[in-house]
Amino acid sequence: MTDPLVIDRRAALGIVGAGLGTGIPSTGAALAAEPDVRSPHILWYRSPALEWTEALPVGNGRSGAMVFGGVARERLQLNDNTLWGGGPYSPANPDALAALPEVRRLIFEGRYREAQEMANARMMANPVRQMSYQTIGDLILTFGVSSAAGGYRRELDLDQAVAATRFMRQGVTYRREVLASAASGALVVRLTADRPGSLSFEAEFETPQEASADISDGDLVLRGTNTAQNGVAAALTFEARVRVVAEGGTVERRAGSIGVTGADAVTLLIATDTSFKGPKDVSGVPGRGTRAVVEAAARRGWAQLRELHVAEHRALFRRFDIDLKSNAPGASEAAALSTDQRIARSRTLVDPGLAALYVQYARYLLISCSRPGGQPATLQGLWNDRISPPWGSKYTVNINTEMNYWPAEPANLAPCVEPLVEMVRQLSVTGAEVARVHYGARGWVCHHNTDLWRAAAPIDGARFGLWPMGGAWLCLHLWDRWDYGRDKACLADIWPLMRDAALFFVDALVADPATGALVTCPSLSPENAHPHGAAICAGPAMDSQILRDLFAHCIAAAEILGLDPELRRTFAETMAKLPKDRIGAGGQLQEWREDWDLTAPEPHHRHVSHLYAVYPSRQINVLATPELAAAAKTSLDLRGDLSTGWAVAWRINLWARLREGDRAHSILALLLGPERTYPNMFDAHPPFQIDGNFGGTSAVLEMLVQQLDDHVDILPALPSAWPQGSVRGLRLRGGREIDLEWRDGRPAHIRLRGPAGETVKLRHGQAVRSVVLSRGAARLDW
Ligand code: FUC
Repeated sequence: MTDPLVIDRRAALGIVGAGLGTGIPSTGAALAAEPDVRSPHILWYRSPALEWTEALPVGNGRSGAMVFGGVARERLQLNDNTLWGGGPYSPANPDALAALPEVRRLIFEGRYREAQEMANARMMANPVRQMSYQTIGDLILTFGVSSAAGGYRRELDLDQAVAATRFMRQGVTYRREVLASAASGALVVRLTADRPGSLSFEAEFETPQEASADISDGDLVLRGTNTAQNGVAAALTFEARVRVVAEGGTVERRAGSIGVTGADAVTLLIATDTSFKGPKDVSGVPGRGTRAVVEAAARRGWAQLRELHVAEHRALFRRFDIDLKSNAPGASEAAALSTDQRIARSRTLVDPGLAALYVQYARYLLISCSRPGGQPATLQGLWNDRISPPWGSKYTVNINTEMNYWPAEPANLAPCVEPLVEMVRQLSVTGAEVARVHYGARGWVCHHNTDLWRAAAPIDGARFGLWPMGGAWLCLHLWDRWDYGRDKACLADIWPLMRDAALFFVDALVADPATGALVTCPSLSPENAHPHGAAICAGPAMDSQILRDLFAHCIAAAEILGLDPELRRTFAETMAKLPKDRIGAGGQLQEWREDWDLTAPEPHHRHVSHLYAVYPSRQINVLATPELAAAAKTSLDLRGDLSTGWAVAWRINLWARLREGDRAHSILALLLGPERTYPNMFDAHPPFQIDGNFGGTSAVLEMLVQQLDDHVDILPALPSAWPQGSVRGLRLRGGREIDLEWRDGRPAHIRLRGPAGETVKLRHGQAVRSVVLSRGAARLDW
């Protein structure tokens, strides 16, 4: 099966030949003749990327590149995840506190529109927008040839974390490999040809930043400053450095470019850095960092760099594997198609191999963009080609940032959560100022967005930003870090962050005059307007749900650590006064305090905030609260399946939790089809937003294993389309791990690992089995 679009584009690019099985011998590294059929972990294409969302991402948790794989011109779009707009700033608005009692009064009197207007005028951050994540620019390699080539193939090998391009020109086979090594800190490009002296090109930078390129220490170095934004002055300097190591041929250094002529092989060592050291400290010297990285990399050389990189990557990547099989017609031949063709076919039929590849791609992406010591994954991970990307490519913490980390613990990537924990630690400082200035409260608060500078005040407009729950939701990930890992030192470390997040609400919750319940006010049900011409309100369902988790986790943590009995009591008393979830007149789970759902202006709104209690939380579930779970289903049906990428992904998680595997699978087809997945498998909001990749991945895992109570549910929502398969290294709460193999839709073999001597209770349907982890492991044939 050939996609006509691909043929047209290949012709336009001057590419001839089949791309597969062209008889070009394998070197045993990347781009073996037909690795796609043998390795399930490869994205591959028959033509270079024209669009950015066709290019392939590499990243080392700090520096990243989008690789286009052009024949005549290679474009490497570069990022450093500490390059953002503006500089250290404090957005707290000293007028906000005076308006608070008045806005609350208007809300409780039902004068929502007036309340929202007043909040917009008096309670918002200054400036009212945050800073954007920004591109460095592009490294361009120009080869001085036409783009005509044969045997073209480009690929991303997820298991090696290497992007590779191969093609033939005039009897010579050219190969390019690109990797972003966390082991060395460098981006490395290796160019080879199978005839000596065949490599000639010019390397130069193109950038939309205030920057210029020069030769320094023999390297091509781009130096610049970031841009001012929203009245916040530009405070960062940055540098991107390229060292050209040629084997044979000549290298010529000119002002602003380096030329290579007639080389046998060339290695480019690239490092990026900025002056960012912390949200209040921009005193770094980027030139020091980049020079140290390229010099250390040059001492190692290509072969050793590659070997170290692959080993370091695999130490994380190979902790987990997944294999999904199907008996459906056409499913097995799908593996022979290029990745863009597979996506194009997925509108109706998800080939199970593509779903498994989607899971592994998300793991690859998280490993590449979220590493200890670095920044957390933004709305675009760390890949962004603009100065002002959509929504600033920031951290939107009313769903998107959290979704980025949904699969991290179960998919066995706990180290990748560390940047998120560090972000919460920094927010607990900046957010303490906002808590004090805006609410006169103790503790810390973060509203619906933050940026590199950890701004925490309400932004954009009251109907989006006046939601004080972002920090509290992030704390769920702190708790999960403990719950999956069971490391007491880690719990002691995160406890003060959770405690102070909860303390804010002890001060900032107010009694609902109608019921006496303690509610957030002002707040909103993320970004959804209610029938009274506004979004702002008191006590939306989601807020109480998040707070139930936060208080419960704080109480449990303090008990485990033997701390603060007084505070535990305060938290328990506050929690007891939160409003309970309610079922509305339409049989739906109520989104607001009042039964407004059926008359809200956007019935198919993308956010399903009131279903937080079903997923990611476990407060509402089919086992313990079947009536509320049925109401959640009604709400989900009312909202409909069709939405933005991340919103579709959330729905799949919810249907999986509600134990409707086939329904979940039908929505997965929507997510993996071409409307919600770009050719490079990036999620399409649209535009590109990485959260859907991660949310879709957690959903697949939820179909296979769930933990709602003290049992591990095996195949709780297995779609009939995946009768056979296996998963290895799926992490469980309680410091455990499971390997699972199933056949005919039923569990076959199970292996468990965890603390020695503990008993694990497993459940499949009505059948329950207990196994003891003698010497830390157990095997079971179901
Ligand atoms: C929230 C969502 C939008 C988008 C933005 C980044 O505001 O409602 O759909 O994902 O974040």
